Amino acid sequence: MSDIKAQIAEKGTLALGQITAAAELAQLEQIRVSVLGKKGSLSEALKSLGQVPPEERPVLGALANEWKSKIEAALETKKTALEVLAIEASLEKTKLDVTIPSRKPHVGSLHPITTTVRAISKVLGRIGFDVTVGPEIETDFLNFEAVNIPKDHPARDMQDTFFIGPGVVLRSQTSPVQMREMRNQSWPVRILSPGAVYRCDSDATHSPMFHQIEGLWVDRKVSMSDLKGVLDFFAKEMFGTETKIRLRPSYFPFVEPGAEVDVSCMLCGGKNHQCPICKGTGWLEILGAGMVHPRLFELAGYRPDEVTGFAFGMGIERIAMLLHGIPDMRFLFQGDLRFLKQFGVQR
Ligand code: 2U9
Repeated sequence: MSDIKAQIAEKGTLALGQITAAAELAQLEQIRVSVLGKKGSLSEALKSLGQVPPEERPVLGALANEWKSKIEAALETKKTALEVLAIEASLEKTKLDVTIPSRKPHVGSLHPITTTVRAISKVLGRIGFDVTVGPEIETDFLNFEAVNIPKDHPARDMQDTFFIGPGVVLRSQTSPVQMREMRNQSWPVRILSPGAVYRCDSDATHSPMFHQIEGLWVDRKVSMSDLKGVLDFFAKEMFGTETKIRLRPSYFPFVEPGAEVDVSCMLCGGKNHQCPICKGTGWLEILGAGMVHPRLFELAGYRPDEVTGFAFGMGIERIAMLLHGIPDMRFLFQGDLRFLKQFGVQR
């Protein structure tokens, strides 16, 4: 009996020594299998209990179990210690500096078309214009008929307009928004309608989708001099207090009389014969305008003998290009971050 006792104690002591000496987790597993596994040294010693007299077996069995528990506890303690060491070693290797400032997240910015629409709306908002929007898919009637563009007008040509169904078009201007507004509410009206418009045209200076903003002021006794006052205020606020405007007679079906409106060149003020933006003329065409055609009032349900009004329209791309010195309209639609990032973070 004392023989087996000694054997168990010897194997147990040996295992504890090995556990203390182990330097890696894999070694611990090897020790566990070689001592406690099916064919392990302690298990073998227990098997030999069959050869001792039955009255001695309980004492030896208890002794073996005691060693088994001791070894299991030692394995667990050592395993935890080795795991802590491994974590410490990896932290030492990576040298994480938690005080380093984090990487800055990418922050987007507003597109120059958006900031230009907002800038125009803000200036004209100060003299009472409200922003109204409407659908980009529009009826042929509101896009053309209701703004005095007759059936045989060239603007209705397949080359110019995107027809998307019988009597349905992608709006080619934002005038139908103003027309909807007039048909829905009584005068006075003082609105701006910014938005995307579509024309079947694509080259270096034309995009099939571009943006317009139109203004409409309808009330009793609104005159051409009111129009000039509003446009003069707008030009000075947008391009600088030195800016002048001039009107040249022109034709648009929805206004009579109509005019094309130029602003004095904000780059050279007319002083540079080789100015790259005004080409030495001193003037830049920025918008069209005029007194609302009486026919439109009839179609809106207003009485032309009761009210008058003026309207104007401009291309947003043109204004954005002038404000930022953008040389090519296509930059505005290519989504190139190198271009877009120049406009900073504006919200
Ligand atoms: C209603 C009545 C009249 C809006 C107007 C223009 C003149 C004009 C062009 C500028 C450059 C379009 O983007 S562009 O090609 N627009 O010249 N627009 S008057 O007149 C209206 C609008 C709505 C009810």
